[in-house]
Amino acid sequence: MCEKNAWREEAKKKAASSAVKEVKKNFVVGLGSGSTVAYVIRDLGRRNSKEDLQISGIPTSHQALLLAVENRVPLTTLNENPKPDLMIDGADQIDKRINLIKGMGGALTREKIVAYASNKVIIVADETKLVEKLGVNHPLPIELLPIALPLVTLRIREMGGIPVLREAKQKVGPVVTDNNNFIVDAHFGAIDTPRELNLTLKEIPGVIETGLFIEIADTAYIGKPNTVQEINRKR
Ligand code: A5P
Repeated sequence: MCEKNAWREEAKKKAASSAVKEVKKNFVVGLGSGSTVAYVIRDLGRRNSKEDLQISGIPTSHQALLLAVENRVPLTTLNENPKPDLMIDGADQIDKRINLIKGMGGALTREKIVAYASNKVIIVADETKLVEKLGVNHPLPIELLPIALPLVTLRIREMGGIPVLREAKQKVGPVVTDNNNFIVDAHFGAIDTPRELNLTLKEIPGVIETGLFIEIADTAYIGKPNTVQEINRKR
């Protein structure tokens, strides 16, 4: 790993371990996706075997599922546990009120479902994810049914955004999500009214979900070079 980014990995690890400390015996934990949550899942596996916590996890992606299996975190589903005790997830942008842009890992829909269902949602990230305003220099991921691509891209342009179909890296053509859908990364610039934008996008037929997570997260642990900052949402 290059020296320049070493502090970020440490920061992610520390944020992850702060979140994992909130897990108690018999907890059902929603497992988000991304490189910061990977540290969470490893920590959970360690604690589960050391302290006989008897937790179980609900994965939000194939990545989370495989990591959970590898780290011996027992799995469950929303069918068996419709109200998880806790969800721990990463984010791509985080504002002061812990509103989020998520979905750069393509798992936004399952992440939003499990987060909504959970009693408490904790976000883990390094401080590069903190922003004054969502959307600045960052696209908004939108998951959609493939058949709706022409309609959704047209509508985003009419709304003043620039839609970019997410392309796969080691396969020709678009990224196909764990739900067999496409992702459009929509560049809107600064998002002044995230709740309204989320609702407007969700009115387009074929849009499955957007990466705007508004008033969903309760707490964020933000890893910094020497400390972890805790942010709690004001209600
Ligand atoms: C997954 O779809 C995203 O919502 C992730 O939570 C996000 O990309 C965070 O990933 P990192 O922890 O790797 O930055």
